[in-house]
Amino acid sequence: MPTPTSFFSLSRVFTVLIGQALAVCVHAAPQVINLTNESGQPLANAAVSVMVKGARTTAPTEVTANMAQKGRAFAPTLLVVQTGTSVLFPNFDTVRHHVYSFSPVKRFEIKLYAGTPATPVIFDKPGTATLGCNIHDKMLGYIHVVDTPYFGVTGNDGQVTLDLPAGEHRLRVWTPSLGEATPDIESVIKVNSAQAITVRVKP
Ligand SMILES: [Cu+2]
Repeated sequence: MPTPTSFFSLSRVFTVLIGQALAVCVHAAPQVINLTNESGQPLANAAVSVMVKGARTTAPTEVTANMAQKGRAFAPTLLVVQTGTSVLFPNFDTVRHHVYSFSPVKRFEIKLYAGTPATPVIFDKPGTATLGCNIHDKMLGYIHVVDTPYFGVTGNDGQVTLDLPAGEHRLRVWTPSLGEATPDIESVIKVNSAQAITVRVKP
């Protein structure tokens, strides 16, 4: 016989599962997107996000991501997360780091530490946080926060593949070269997954 408490948590689990099942039912299919700069060269290491009408704008509370420190550098240098994501900052180096951000999107500081700090940092506003380390001036990283579950980062070939529902959506692009205060560059794409989409990004 379930107690009222366990019944409540069980129904909560089911609500979450049903929510996830519905989210998957949007008939998303892998869509290849190629980004180029104005002169047609591949735009590498760019944050790509796609705004799909009706999609959940904030991440479920259990969603986490990692921004590691390896070889006295942030790994990855550009991390894209959905609004509401908890980010951990594991340190894989033998030296200690002191990670901080002064960006309006998220100001925080994790004082001189080794290993993985137990408390994640929650990124609850869209925009870009620039990361640094008090000990190693050359360490530079970015966390780009987007209001959509559809996002990725382009590879060296300027390509990213996202699972997208068919239809007309707004594509947003941001690269570290734009600087954190610059909003994403927006264009409209028509997704039908059978054909790759090429977008020329004009800053
Ligand atoms: Cu450091």
